Amino acid sequence: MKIAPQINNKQAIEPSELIIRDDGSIYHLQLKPEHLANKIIVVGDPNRVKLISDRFEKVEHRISGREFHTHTGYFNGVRLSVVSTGIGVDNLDIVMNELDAVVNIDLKEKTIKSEHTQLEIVRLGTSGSLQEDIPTGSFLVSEYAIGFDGVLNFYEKQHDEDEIQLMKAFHEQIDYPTVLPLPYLVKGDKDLVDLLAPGNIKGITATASGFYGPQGRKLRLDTLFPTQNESLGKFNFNGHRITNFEMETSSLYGLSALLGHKASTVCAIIANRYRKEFTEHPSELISELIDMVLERLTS
Ligand code: R1P
Ligand code: URA
Repeated sequence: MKIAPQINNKQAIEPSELIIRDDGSIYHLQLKPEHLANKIIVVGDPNRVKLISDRFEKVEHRISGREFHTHTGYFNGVRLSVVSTGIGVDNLDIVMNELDAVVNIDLKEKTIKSEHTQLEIVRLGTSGSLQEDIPTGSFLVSEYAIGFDGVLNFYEKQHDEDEIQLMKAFHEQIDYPTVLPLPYLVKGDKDLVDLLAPGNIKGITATASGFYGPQGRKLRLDTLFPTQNESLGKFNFNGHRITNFEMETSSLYGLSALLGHKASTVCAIIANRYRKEFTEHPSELISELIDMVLERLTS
């Protein structure tokens, strides 16, 4: 995915559009440039931030506002930030725009900096498998994400050829209800995907806008598209399969690409939706995933 060309970058952004707190920090994340490392791990659960920073040699900053908690410190001598996004792809619109603003906009002058800083972002999450052969306990790296959320549809963008081909195959193979937001497909950063992939599974991750109906879960309510998970699970284009459900990656990938950052997601598979199973050891699994990600990001 590519960004549409930008024209003017010297005009100050209006106070209602880029909101800065009295202490000079950005509105929701409450961060100033000195609080943030260029390598960032994003997680859904705010409690996971401490689980990760407890492994750091040193923690420099601990900042929180709402569900957005940030700890910045050092692991293996490398400066890292861990940021929680809370649950949901709509929050990634806030997180990505504000992380980018912290490094690429002068928060005092409110002008776009002439030199671009690129962030490296790894999402470390949990997820449900859609495939019989991807069991709970696996780690899955999202080579692509398909967004059923609609967030990225609000932005100007140009898709790459592989994204266009995969989306075309999706519409040929799946009769997706037109009343739902238009799905979009985006790829992760190749370098980060290649860093995380060895020994793990790669796939197309489905990003849903909710945990229950949007992921085909039925408690007391019927869903509009009851065959959704079966259809997604059967999709195959040149060996690319839709492997798992989670709730953040599509917008993380799309906005990172548009803003000139690198992003990749790796999730612990805690549920297998095909086999109707849930892992017995979610905490151990997440702990193992944290160790793997920290080592690979800093070696
Ligand atoms: C749902 O339980 C949450 O878990 C997954 C989903 O994406 C959603 O945020 O990720 P995290 O474990 O990172 O929160
Ligand atoms: N997170 C999700 O979004 N879905 C699952 O099934 C498990 C974790």
